[in-house]
Amino acid sequence: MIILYSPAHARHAPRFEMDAELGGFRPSPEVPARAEAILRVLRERGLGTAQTPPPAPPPLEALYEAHDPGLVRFLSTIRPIWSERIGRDVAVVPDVFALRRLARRPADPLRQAGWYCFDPQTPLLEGTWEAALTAAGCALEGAQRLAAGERLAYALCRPPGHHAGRDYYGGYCYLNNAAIAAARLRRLGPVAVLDVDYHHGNGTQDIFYGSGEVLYVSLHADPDTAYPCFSGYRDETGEGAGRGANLNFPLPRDTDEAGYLAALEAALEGIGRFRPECLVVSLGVDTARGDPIGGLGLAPESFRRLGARVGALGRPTLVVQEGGYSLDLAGPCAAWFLEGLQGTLAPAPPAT
Ligand code: Q9C
Ligand code: ZN
Repeated sequence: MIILYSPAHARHAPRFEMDAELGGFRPSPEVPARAEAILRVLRERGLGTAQTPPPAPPPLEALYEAHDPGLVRFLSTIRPIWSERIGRDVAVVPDVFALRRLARRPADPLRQAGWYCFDPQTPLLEGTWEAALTAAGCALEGAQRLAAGERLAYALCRPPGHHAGRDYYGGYCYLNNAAIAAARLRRLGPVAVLDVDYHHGNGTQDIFYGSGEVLYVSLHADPDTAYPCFSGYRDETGEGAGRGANLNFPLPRDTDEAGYLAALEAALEGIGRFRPECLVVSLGVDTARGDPIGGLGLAPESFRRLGARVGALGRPTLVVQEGGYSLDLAGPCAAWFLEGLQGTLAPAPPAT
């Protein structure tokens, strides 16, 4: 299996985040060590090899299928302006948010943070744009691999992407890697995005909400009590041409493996009915029991059974890494998932 990975992810290394629920100002869980831990386990288990040279940052045009040019301009230009006027070591974090009728985008780029960003846990640092753009490049390269005939590719994206919407960012996400790849794959035919991250992928839902060509299906902790709180409910089913092409499966906090697999069956049934040409999996492993910010009742080996069920769909599949914050669990969970997926999607030839 080919792994799309770039060491450029480490240019984005947030140190702190503001999370009142988890005790206020505290160390950020979305750190470079996450990607390194996952890569190490995949290598140890002989699951794949990282492409050399690593994927490059794509041209900005590749982003506009999923994102508003104003968001891309803000993300790609704010740092030098902020560094000069505020300070190089100060993270771009909004101190005021544009909600509902607060609907005038300010001209001053410094004040646009609260226009584009929806939470105080997603700092924009000196190396953030380079890392985010290269992560999108990893996902895009995975999409090209599928377009070229490969059955399976894994984009080890960091920072993650599924909370970034058409014209907003947040939830540790700046560019929506999976959506950018899905937009590329749409040229081949209908695409399904299956999102198994603990959190609802509000950004991916937003980007494809009016599209009948990309089906978005998500299993996640009930937004009544879990981030991102303002989307992910069952009655969000798409609009216009996208009516019926958005399926949310909110899960109770105490969901165990059996409960999870039952919901996954229903999700896969919806995907089967859509008859996609190919599949993008937003693989968050923050559903593992013991994850520091998520955690359902899934053990590392549960992910092998999840992967095997998804592989049985039999469609060319791009797996894009999203969340997963335990440095001990994220690698094994991702490895089990990919192993299960590989087993049913491209079964090993029988021994002779
Ligand atoms: N008090 C991903 O897994 N913090 N993003 C939640 C709740 C943000 C998670 C705060 C969590 C974002 C890709
Ligand atoms: Zn998550």
